[in-house]
Amino acid sequence: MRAHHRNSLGWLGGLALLVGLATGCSSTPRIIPGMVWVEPGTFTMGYDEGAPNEKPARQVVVSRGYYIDIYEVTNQQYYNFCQQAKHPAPPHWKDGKFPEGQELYPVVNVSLEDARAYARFYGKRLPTEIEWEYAARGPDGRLYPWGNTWDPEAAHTFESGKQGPVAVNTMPKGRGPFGTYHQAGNVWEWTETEAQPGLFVIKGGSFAPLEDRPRASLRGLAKATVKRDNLGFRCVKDPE
Ligand SMILES: [Ca+2]
Repeated sequence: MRAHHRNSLGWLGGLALLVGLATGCSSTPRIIPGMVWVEPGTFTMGYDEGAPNEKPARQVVVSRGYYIDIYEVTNQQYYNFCQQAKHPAPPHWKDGKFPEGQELYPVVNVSLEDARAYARFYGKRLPTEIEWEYAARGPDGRLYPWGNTWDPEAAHTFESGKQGPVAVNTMPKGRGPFGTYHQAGNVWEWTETEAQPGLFVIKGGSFAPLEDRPRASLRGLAKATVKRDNLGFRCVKDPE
């Protein structure tokens, strides 16, 4: 069975190579640690039964693939960036260091400009809303990263009963179609999409109470300068 599996992959790999040669482009993305490849496609964006700003549901073409972070950016990663780039730490950290034991928690209290600076430093950028939502929904346009049915064990929201974020690599049940974690819940995530002058779209919902269920079409708005204890980010990267 195992050998058969390997053979299938080998055959598929050969086919991918042939297609790549035939179309004159590389079909096998390279491996980037901590990121997954999101292949181009068409998907349903928005939701007709959602809030007014999620309507209408429509078909959107993603013509170019990109890499996206598997996890929200962590405190440890952001700390390393602050050290190397001499960037100010989030205001709630004490003496420039995140609370003990929270290495793997998502960084919060970062403005859009902080998030951009982090992304730039590593040759990445922030996703547009389309890129973020496509990575969460995939070509079948599911409502949540794992499917169409709400599952409180797949996303960290206030229903989990914990007032604060959890480690970014937890709750594998909630993985998205391309392998991302916590696109639903845990902390909201910045995007580069400016929905109204000075107001940027944030995605995915969080652990905070009184929020709607974190379907992938859900949209929050935030000023670029705002910092919140339930707002972080993840990055994307263009192929070379
Ligand atoms: Ca999130």
